[in-house]
Amino acid sequence: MSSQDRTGSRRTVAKVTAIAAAGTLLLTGCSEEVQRGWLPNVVKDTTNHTGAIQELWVNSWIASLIIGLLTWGLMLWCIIAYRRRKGDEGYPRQLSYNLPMEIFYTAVPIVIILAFYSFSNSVQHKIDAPVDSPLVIDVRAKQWAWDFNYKYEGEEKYFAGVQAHLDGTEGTKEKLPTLYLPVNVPVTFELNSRDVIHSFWIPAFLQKLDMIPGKTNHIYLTPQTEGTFDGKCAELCGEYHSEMLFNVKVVSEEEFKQYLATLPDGQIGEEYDRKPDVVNSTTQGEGE
Ligand SMILES: [Cu+2]
Repeated sequence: MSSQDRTGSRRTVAKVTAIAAAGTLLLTGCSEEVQRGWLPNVVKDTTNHTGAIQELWVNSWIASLIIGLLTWGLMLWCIIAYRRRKGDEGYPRQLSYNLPMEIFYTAVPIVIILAFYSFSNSVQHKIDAPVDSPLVIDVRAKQWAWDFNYKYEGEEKYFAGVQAHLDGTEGTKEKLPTLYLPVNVPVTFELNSRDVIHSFWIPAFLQKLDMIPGKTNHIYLTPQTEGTFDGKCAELCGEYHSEMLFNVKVVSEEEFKQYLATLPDGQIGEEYDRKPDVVNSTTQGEGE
């Protein structure tokens, strides 16, 4: 085989590989899962924030991929174009510095980071902006369940969570504490802990926030899609952390009111928090 033939067949192989790669990218690009950046089972409008978070996430991946392709391309090009050839002897020409190049590779990443920062920052500000909500839920995390105190239309109701299973057997979803939310009603979550640090996480809502003893954190959002979602503690908080789960039911406002009517009146607030000395002498730090 002449060297020309060999170059020709190599080019064909390269072309086929490139077409196959582009085809694969296009095909996988069509799937819904890829379009939402593999985010957990999310509809774009699960809450009033999920759309913006998903867009930020997916666009950041696209930008990162473009930057990655450029960088890998340049590296590959250098490796191939400046490879050692037959007859080369000794070291190639050594350069100690190249000022324009150094300014370029310092300035460009700074611009990239500032761009990422400004997009993230604007979404973060939008999400964290306090909202005067008609529904306020004081969520109290405790080893290893959840209490929900509802304040809605002048009424105060509570749900006291009991851990469904503490004997090592697998629990059932039906027995978990359930947080009810009315669709399209803005809600303020007041996140509190009764003992150690926990974290309030509803994966489908794409939001998560720590719950720290003695400090109240806030999440403001409006659920926009009815359905049942998973909730969990996202901070290792002791022996049964993995069982600290809850259900989230986003229902119509009517159904929500009916549910509230079944709950006892009042609130179970900080009077049921564990005292710091008890926390220190028994379980704090255990498993953390
Ligand atoms: Cu926890």
